[in-house]
Amino acid sequence: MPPTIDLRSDTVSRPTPAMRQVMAQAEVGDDVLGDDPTVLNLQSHVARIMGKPAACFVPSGTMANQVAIRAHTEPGDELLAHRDSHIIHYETGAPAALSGVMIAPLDGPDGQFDADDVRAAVRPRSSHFACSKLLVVENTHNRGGGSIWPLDKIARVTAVARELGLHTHLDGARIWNACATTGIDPAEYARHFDSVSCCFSKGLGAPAGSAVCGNPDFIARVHRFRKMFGGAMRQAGILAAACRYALDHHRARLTDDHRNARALAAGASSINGLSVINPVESNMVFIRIDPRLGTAADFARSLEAHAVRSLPNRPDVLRAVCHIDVDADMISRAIEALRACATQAPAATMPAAGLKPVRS
Ligand code: TLP
Repeated sequence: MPPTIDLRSDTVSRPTPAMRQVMAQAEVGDDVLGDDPTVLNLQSHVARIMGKPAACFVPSGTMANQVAIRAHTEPGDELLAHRDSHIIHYETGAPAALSGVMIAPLDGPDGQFDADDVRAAVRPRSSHFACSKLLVVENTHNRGGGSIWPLDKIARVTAVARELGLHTHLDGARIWNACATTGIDPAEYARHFDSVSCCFSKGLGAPAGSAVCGNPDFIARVHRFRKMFGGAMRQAGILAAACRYALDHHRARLTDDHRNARALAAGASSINGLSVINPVESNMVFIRIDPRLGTAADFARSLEAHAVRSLPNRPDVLRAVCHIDVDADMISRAIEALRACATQAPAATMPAAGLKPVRS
């Protein structure tokens, strides 16, 4: 059987031989004591890219968001985020557990909301209420279909947040993908926020590592909470070297992943019983499985038998993510596997009518 095509996430990508080479040669020191030169270099480099004065290197995107939330808030505060955001769905309740904050979920298509939603959700200052303290925006938005926030919408929601006294944080785990599609500079997105997190371990292909960027006082607090949450690493330069390499060499190629995602979406949409529910603005494809073909989990199991891996994202939706270890040929094979699985299932003869792509 040909090698498995792993579309579960862009997190599954493995460091390239060239990346491993720079990791092996990285100059290192004790980063908890502040003397790993490769980490220091990465931090100042990514801060510069984001147009912020300072940055802190952390092991994961989850930790990046959580130290930022903790540094912006106090227990009893409330943060505002889209109902479908990563911090609500996939960070194990950490805002409640680690920062003692409540979350006010906002609604809107594609993981996005608008300024009026922010205004309506911010609580009046009163001794009765939690203190609305922080607005979190996710770009690209994972459960929103890898959607990209328009810059003017970001400007509107963050302006209202600022006017009402809130801090603002950008979960930019995949900000690189947004930039690759729009051509907008990362700093142009980041300048609307007090802090921004970004990941090197997703589309950029590093084995681990994320960063939080912001002003020096905020980053000093981030350093404190990174230590408190157990994320301060010693000779972390080995990882930081991979992250720097990823930043320098793997940003431009993200458009390949986006092209592959569009090809996968086009292929999936042509198959009876499958429909693509997102507009495919970056590297993610969300495929709705007609219930007559079984659940998304059933379908994912059939795909595995064809050496294609995907992740059920909702009971009837599969997520497929393109990344550096997936090329155009593998996408063609993945489409054939989708076709074979849809054909094997009992509903293969149903008419295409009613199975048109829809936006979620
Ligand atoms: N997302 C993962 C899973 O947790 C769902 C994935 O496979 O997409 N912010 C966003 C928007 C993310 O998508 C993720 C990872 C993170 C933060 C957290 O990053 P890690 O996995 O490094 O903690």
